[in-house]
Amino acid sequence: MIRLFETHRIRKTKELDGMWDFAVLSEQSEPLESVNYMYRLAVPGCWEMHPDLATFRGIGMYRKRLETAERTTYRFEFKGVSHSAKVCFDGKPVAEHYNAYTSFSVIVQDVEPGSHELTVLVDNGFHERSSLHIPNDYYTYGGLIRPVVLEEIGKAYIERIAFEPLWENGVWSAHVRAVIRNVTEGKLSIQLHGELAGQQLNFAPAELPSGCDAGLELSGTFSMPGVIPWSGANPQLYELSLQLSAGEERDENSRRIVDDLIERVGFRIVTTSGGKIQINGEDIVLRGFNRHEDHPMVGAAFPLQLMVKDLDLMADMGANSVRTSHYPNDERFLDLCDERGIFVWEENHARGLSLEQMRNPYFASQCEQVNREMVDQHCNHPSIVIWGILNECASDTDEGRTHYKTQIEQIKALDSTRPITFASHHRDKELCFDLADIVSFNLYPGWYGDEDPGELCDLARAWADAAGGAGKPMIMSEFGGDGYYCYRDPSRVKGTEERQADIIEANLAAYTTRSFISGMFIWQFCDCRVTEGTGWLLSRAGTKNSKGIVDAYRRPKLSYAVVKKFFTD
Ligand code: ADA
Repeated sequence: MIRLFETHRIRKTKELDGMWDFAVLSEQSEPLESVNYMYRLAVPGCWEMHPDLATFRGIGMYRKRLETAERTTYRFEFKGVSHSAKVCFDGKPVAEHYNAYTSFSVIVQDVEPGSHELTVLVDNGFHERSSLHIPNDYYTYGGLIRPVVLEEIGKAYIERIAFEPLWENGVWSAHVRAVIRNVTEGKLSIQLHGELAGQQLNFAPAELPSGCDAGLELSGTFSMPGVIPWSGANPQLYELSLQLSAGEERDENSRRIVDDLIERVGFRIVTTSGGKIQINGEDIVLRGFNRHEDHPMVGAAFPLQLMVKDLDLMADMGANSVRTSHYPNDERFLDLCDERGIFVWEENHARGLSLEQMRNPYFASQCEQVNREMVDQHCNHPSIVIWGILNECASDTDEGRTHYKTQIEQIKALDSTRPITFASHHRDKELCFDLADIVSFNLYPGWYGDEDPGELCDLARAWADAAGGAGKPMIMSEFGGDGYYCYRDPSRVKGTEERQADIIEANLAAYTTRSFISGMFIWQFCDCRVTEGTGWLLSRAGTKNSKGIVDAYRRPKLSYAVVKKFFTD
């Protein structure tokens, strides 16, 4: 399942889930004919789930055969390949993509009837060309970790829709932008129609330039009196459907419906003022979890059932929000958050990069790409109320600051409707709070230090105020401690479930009683696998970050009841 709602009623789509051939490649340069496809692996899936490949890091090749009855144009959409992909169709390279957590697509024109071969070379290796996927306190799995979709395209297609709710003079309206692409050699006469909340959306006819690269953006603003706003308590969603008609250049009568695209949207605005965060003008306090998409049985390739399970557990504890640390999440998870009124801090992909790591020659362009794809692909989710960037990177240096500035400006230019933040652990050395809309602190009182959480967050407020964050909402974006599941001991020493519960209790008692705190995200929802290595970070017990309130299999630890007590109060 790709999304939780139908995205096309006209365009033909087919999910390419199932079993694919798979080969481990020893050399990237190996001739394709000699590839030995000795495995059959599930797609979506992580190759680590196969017993032979449990710790394999390197290059693998996936293969799928396709049968075509008629001459057609294919569009493939890969929802997530971890972490680098080179796609070939009938042996010919057609697409390349970096970063596991955003999708990419490719058009293959004039596919002849008969049998065809789709191959995807996947690399999850750590090397200089990968600036964001590095050995880290989470695991970079290998494989086609999110769904793959095959679509059949007519003369032209709607590439994407961007919806922006507007609230002016007590009336809602919708600003709708659509990007249209032409797959023919000639210009086309096009018209776009649509429907949203029972209202017709009509766009002026236009001429679409030839060639796939020359897309055309059509936009319109439509008044929407009477719509019900989206909120945490009442997450009202509406279907936004657009249909594209296309015909010969300058011949209106030749226009026929050739494509459609459906999105699901909600009417809400997010603001920050008076040191608080508002949804539709009402102050909110975010109570939630940092969550990695990780489970021992599926790796990062989450089926819907496990996403639902995670959100059910969070709801049971009384959470109203989730931070997608440290990368954009699967759209189905975001769809669930839309449906359940869960507020999301969606984060670009980066964790703990030092200045030296940020100097990787690919860093700036790879971040630019992830940011663009994250915003373009996820901007229609009403649940996303905050964009986050660069968790714990070198924002305490002038050089690091240039990257924070560039990225915040880039995201603002793509979407000015959501506040932006970043999680900092630099305390009074932070240099970028003036750039963000919300100031956020990762502090671990009771775990990495023995400070009192209340005193520490009062200090943090003062650090933020002195560093350009005065008047801005403040979030405690990470706090917690390890608790090894079933390690219980009356001594309450570090690592016991009891000690973890004590740490969570002390932190939540401090944050839930301070009115200047607009959000708190526990580190973390579930235990997760980490890269095996050396040094304190990569040699964690059991190759896991065990700060989950539930363990990797989602079994509650003692701290579960503590969280529930504070979050349901
Ligand atoms: C950091 C980081 C997390 C995790 C955490 C920890 O603040 O942002 O990804 O590594 O610390 O467990 O130490």
